[in-house]
Amino acid sequence: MEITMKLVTAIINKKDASCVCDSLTEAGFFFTKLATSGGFLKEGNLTLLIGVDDEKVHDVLEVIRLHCCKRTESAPIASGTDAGILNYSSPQVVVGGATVFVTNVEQFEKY
Ligand code: 2BA
Repeated sequence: MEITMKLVTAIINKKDASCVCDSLTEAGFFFTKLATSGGFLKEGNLTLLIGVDDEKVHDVLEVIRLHCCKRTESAPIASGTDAGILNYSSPQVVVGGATVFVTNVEQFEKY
């Protein structure tokens, strides 16, 4: 039988995480939450693993899109001078509400 499932891996801004999780549950989706953090800002975010039938991927993405929004945040950066003095600056970066990967699932089992 042909496998028709996808794994949606969604890295969600922690400010949007609660709404996204509640809405996914309300809509009947199964998912796993992983506490993660961004490599750049080093702030906590939430990564969701959502296994879903192909035809429901669009619905999952809609829930995520509905509850996530981009925000501007400061990225504290330290740089040294020739005199050995540390300078700190805080450039602004636009941080997504969600970064999403959709991948094919080769096999799915529950025991
Ligand atoms: P962070 O790695 O903490 O990145 C936060 C924001 O900082 C990013 O927002 C982006 O605006 C900026 N940024 C990240 N890396 C940068 C770099 N090397 N140079 C300049 N600016 C940089 P988003 O792109 O919306 O990403 C939000 C979070 O999603 C990231 O947190 C990371 O946890 C995850 N993420 C984003 N793209 C990813 C990817 N290609 N692979 C894996 N995780 C990703």
